[in-house]
Amino acid sequence: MSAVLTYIGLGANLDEPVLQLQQAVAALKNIAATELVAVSSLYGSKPMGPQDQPDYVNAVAALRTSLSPLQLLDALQKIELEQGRQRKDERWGPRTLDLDILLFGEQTLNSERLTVPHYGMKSREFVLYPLAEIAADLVLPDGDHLQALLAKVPLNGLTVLAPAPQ
Ligand code: PH2
Ligand code: MG
Ligand code: MG
Repeated sequence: MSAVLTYIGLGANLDEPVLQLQQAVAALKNIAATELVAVSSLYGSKPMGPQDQPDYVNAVAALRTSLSPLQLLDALQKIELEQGRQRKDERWGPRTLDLDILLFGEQTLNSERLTVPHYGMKSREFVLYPLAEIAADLVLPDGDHLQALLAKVPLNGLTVLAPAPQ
């Protein structure tokens, strides 16, 4: 048994982002050798980076997987592409869905395709608060406690928009 608990950050800000995330959660359930363990509520968040774009919807999911990190990345990128293709004809936006591997067990990985833990996760309210909803006692591979990180990162307008997708 080499299944690993991994946390995925979900984000969308184009073309019905709540639906994008609900659909993404359904797709996560279908990844081979992988079980969906938990999903946070869906949060509305102010855009990080350029401000001339719509607010985001963000969430975090926990998966237990027997895939390797790169196999999981392949599966997530396939879901991103599939949802992008479905919606592309209707909208101009290039990014209707973002699925980021935040944590992969205790592993630390640095390759061209994948850096884990996710480089920005410790400072992003739209990652930390949803993560805390499903893993309140989490300790990161570097020893940082999630609760200590939360105390340093303000909500910045983060709100609960919708319950966790079923
Ligand atoms: N993702 C980005 C850029 N900015 N802002 C929020 N609030 N949430 C995101 O997921 C996000 C962002 C590119 O991946
Ligand atoms: Mg991202
Ligand atoms: Mg990404």
